[in-house]
Amino acid sequence: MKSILAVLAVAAVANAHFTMQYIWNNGVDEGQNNYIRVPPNNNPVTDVTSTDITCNVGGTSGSSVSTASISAGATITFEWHQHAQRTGEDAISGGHKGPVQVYIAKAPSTAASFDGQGAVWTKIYSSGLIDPASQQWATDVVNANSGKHSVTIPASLPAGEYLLRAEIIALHVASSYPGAQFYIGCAQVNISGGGSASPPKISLPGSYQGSDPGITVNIYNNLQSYTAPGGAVWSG
Ligand SMILES: *[C@@H]1O[C@H](CO)[C@@H](O)[C@H](O)[C@H]1NC(C)=O
Ligand SMILES: [Cu+2]
Repeated sequence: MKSILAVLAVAAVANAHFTMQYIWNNGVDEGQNNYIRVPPNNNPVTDVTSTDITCNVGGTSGSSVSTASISAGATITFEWHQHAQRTGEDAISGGHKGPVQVYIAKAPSTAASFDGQGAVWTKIYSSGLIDPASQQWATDVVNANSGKHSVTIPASLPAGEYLLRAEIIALHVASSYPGAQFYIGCAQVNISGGGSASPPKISLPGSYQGSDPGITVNIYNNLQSYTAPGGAVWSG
């Protein structure tokens, strides 16, 4: 009996997982799963040394994925849901608390053929524990905004094809490693305009460690500050 209850509890948690399903380009909805390397299911990645941490399971190539044309300086919105529906349930399960981050990596040739390996990723957005007093996390804001969060593509980035990687880390079972749940969505974009900046870069996998204080953390002890993994945001 005890084991059946345990199985049911695991099944309920599994249903609460989510995926990135839409991108919006300057407020225009680009359509479900378009320009996105869609993973096989809504399970999270928990092994930070796996190539799944790059662009989710099966995400090291995008040969069947189209590449969206966007402008340097554009506002790109990412939209996440638990299932293939925009209404009727929380976009991401309310129990999933943690940071929201966005990285970008320039493809040596096409975005569709880019595996995202090596020191290629620049962090362009990070939001974590927004209000320690109320324990409000970036995920709470995403949920309140129907699964959406936005980033400005730095205007100084060189033109070309890129992978754009949004990440939500759920920390509800992160007090030991592996435990933190990485939800990752990668979109393929072709940036026009732009400049000649040469931003700092990290590796994914490579730069995250299981021992990082932003990855192995107990969030239920009135946490007063939080440092997300992957270093500082590059502001362009
Ligand atoms: C990206 O934009 C460049 C410059 O406009 C163009 O030559 C190239 O074909 C575009 N790539 C894709 C995949 O649309
Ligand atoms: Cu989940």
